[in-house]
Amino acid sequence: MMKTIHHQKLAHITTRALSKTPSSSLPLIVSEEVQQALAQNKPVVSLESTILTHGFPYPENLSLGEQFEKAVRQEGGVPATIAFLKGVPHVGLSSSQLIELTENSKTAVKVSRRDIGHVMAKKLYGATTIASTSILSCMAGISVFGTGGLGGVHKEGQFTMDVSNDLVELGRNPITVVCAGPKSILDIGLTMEYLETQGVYVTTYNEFKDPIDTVEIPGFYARKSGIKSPNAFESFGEIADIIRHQRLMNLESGNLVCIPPPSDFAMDSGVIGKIIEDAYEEAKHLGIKGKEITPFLLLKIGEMTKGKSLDSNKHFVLNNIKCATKIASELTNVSTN
Ligand code: PSU
Ligand code: MN
Repeated sequence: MMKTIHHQKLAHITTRALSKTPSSSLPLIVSEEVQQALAQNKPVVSLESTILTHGFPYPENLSLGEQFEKAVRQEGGVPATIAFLKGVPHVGLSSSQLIELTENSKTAVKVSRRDIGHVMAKKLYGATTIASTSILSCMAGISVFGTGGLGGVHKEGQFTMDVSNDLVELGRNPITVVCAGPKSILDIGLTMEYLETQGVYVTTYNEFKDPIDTVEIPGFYARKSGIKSPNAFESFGEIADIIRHQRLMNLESGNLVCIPPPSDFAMDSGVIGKIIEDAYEEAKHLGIKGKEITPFLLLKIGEMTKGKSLDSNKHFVLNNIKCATKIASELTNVSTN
């Protein structure tokens, strides 16, 4: 009896719109394709744009944005790249809009929550971080988002108070971010503590069914970070099931799903660890802080590894996006558990 009621509720919840305010009443352009996919309960996966504008030069970032979208399609999903074009928030870009954004990378503002009104009022190009991609995804009714690495508590964050808006938005928006863990330029332990404070569920893909207590949060470039993952999962259906139960409880908070980078592309944690320390010292020396520090460190590490870190970054983002699409697909099925 209980089970029947439970299933009816799940079916209802699976198809209900997620946003508190319907996106139709917001000044948000949701592409025709994304709107249709959502209406037909097809898997939709959000993609951020800061990784394009602030991570790679044009035209490499254009090709990368195209590859990210293709990865979603290959898994049977519909991609929704998110960005501000001349101040207008877009969810789902056409190919010419992706060109327009990446061509304007140099002037595009890195947009987290605090920058949204500003970029709209000034009609600027804006690239969305994990924070603002999560906000706009939920406004449009998208629940799954695939990307590279999460922002978090920076090294010495207990003194600098540099805690990414990404963590706060994960606590406030019913979004599932699928990535290779917090970026390894961060203090992963403090980041985990802060996610716990925000009520964010964190889990790591245990593809090879290792003993659960040995599963670690991935180290972004490396498969392990030395920090234990609070949870582990072996199938993407498990994540969809957890999301359905969060919806049943109207939790309205998000999840961090960590995918260890595939061994072929992962880097040695000792080698990359030393490089990160050197890059961090240089940032300190140059007085770089605030929103500039994350792109600075990633590009510096790219230089110091002669492009190897950027190359491995590309590969594991593609892998994460594919996993995100698998979760989104599972979510479109009414639960059979
Ligand atoms: N990838 C890059 N450069 C970046 C980011 C990703 O190559 O700057 C972004 C992501 O969008 C992430 C953000 O959400 O960095 C976090 O920035 P901050 O630490 O300033 O909150
Ligand atoms: Mn910051």
